[in-house]
Amino acid sequence: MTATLHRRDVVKALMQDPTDDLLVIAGLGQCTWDITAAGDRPQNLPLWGGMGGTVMIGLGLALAQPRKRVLVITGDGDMLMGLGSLATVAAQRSANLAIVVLDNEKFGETGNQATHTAPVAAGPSDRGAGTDLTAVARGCGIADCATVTAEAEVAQLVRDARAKAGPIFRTVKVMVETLPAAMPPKDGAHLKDRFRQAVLGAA
Ligand SMILES: Cc1ncc(C[n+]2csc(CCOP(=O)(O)OP(=O)(O)O)c2C)c(N)n1
Repeated sequence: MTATLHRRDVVKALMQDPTDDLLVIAGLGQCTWDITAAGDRPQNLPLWGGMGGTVMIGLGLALAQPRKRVLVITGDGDMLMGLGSLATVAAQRSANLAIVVLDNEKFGETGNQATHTAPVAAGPSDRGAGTDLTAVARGCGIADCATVTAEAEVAQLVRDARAKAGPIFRTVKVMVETLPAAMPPKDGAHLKDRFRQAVLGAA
């Protein structure tokens, strides 16, 4: 199936009119740029180039800040590297955690190499499908998992990601696009400090 959703439109919708209690953790590469294109804010923690730990950072934050909503927005490459984290998310059952994977079936930032979510040439004894991240999350024990492929599903995706009792997991199939980078601040210590201050206050 050919994806039709534009990642920036989906992320803009997910981050529309954010309250201060919406903490957004973005995976490396394009997701970092996507959340910044939607509007840089101290409650955003873009991971820039750190790969594989986005969901675990989101989970830790959700456990530490149970009254705030934690929204993880990451790519299929990052998610594939950190698959084990989904089992821990399931075990912890954090009601305030939503995970949205923008699945373009590529390692976008490094030149669009195919990831394991991309279909592979079918051999005689397989069905040629790539890894289904929604099925993986469900198999790990996250009860509320779904795949979003159509524009008509985006409004519900946003409602679920922003407010539904979690943990929720959504794979969003998005087009392969080369988009202008929207750069957040580059200094990691600054990003961490401003995020910490936004979450905990000045103390
Ligand atoms: C540990 C590690 N390995 C490799 C890289 C190089 N790298 C940077 S971005 C990226 C691709 C990320 O792919 P994905 O998470 O699917 O994001 P998108 O396609 O949305 O850009 C890779 C492999 C890295 N930053 N860290």
